Amino acid sequence: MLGWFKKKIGLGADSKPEPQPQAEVSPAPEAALSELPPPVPEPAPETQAGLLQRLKSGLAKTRSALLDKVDRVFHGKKVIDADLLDELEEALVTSDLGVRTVHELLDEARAQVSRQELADPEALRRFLKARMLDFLRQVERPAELVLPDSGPFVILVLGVNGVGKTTTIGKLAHKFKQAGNKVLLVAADTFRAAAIDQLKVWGERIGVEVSAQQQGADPSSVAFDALEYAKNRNFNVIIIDTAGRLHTKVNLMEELRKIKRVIAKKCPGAPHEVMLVLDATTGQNAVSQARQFHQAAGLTGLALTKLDGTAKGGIVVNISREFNLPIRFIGVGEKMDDLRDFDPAEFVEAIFSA
Ligand SMILES: Nc1nc2c(ncn2[C@@H]2O[C@H](COP(=O)(O)OP(=O)(O)O)[C@@H](O)[C@H]2O)c(=O)[nH]1
Ligand SMILES: [Mg+2]
Repeated sequence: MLGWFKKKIGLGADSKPEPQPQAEVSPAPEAALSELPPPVPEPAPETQAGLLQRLKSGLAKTRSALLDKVDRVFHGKKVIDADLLDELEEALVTSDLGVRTVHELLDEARAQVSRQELADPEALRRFLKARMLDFLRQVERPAELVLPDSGPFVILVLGVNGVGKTTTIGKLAHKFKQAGNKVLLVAADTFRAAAIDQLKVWGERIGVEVSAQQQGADPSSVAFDALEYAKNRNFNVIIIDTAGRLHTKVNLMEELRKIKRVIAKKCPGAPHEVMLVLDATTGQNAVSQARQFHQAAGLTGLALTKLDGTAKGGIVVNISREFNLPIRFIGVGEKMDDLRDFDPAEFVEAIFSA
């Protein structure tokens, strides 16, 4: 399963090369880092059961945090009473689902109990799971991503330091490449040399080109030059990495807005996706980051990382409810293949089934 981008990126659509004009800007010296290696054979597609199993193991901490609590509340209970509902509410509030969501859940549960619609604790448990799925599905999806009629699909990736931007970009580029796309990575996080090198390492690992300049270069110029370089080279996908110094710093937000403007000027309609990467282990902090970046840069989608290392996976529900933004991907590990398309049903199944 290759997810949304397969349908929308127009795999196999032949983009006819236009006559080559004189390049206005020469590519960055490091731009043509690596020749594309011979195509790697496609790995056998993972079975649905295999995918779910891997998702489950990635979400094991969240699952045990949530389910253990819920199980403890339900243990030995034969009937639903006020105590059970109160204990359940308390257990869920500490699970990062968000207070608002938990209150709504429990209000509904209480109403259903009073209408005698929930026969026993097992029915309450099923209700919980079903509502959680509803919540995730209710997120009003913004209009479908519309592919540019011509030219590459440009993704601008934002997020504070250490959330997993570069790693997510590497994984994402790998997915795109596996799906047959020609991908260019752009090192517009010029703040630290190590950040540029890290992207180059990912580029080499997965066999895609990286457009980079020296440390301290203006990120907007890096983006501009990369788009110029990409012109007439038939890239389908361009993913731009950015710096993530504290989101509370006004200058970072200014810088991001400028990068966006420059991209739009160079490539009308781009960036087609402004994706914020959030670290799930930070819990509620992720929610406030999303709010600030959304205000500053107009996000179109979210990626949630490190769901494998945290019991705070409930934050996915919280964020879905808080923002009118789709969660496109979740990261459940550090390896190349540890990025999954976010699928509410799969997610709830992974959390709620033993
Ligand atoms: N366990 C786990 N670690 C991750 C995931 N995504 C990123 N990381 C790790 O988080 C750290 C920071 O990632 P990096 O991509 O450098 O973050 P950036 O500063 O936002 O670019 C690295 O050690 C990554 O390996 C994930 O989904 N799961
Ligand atoms: Mg980085």
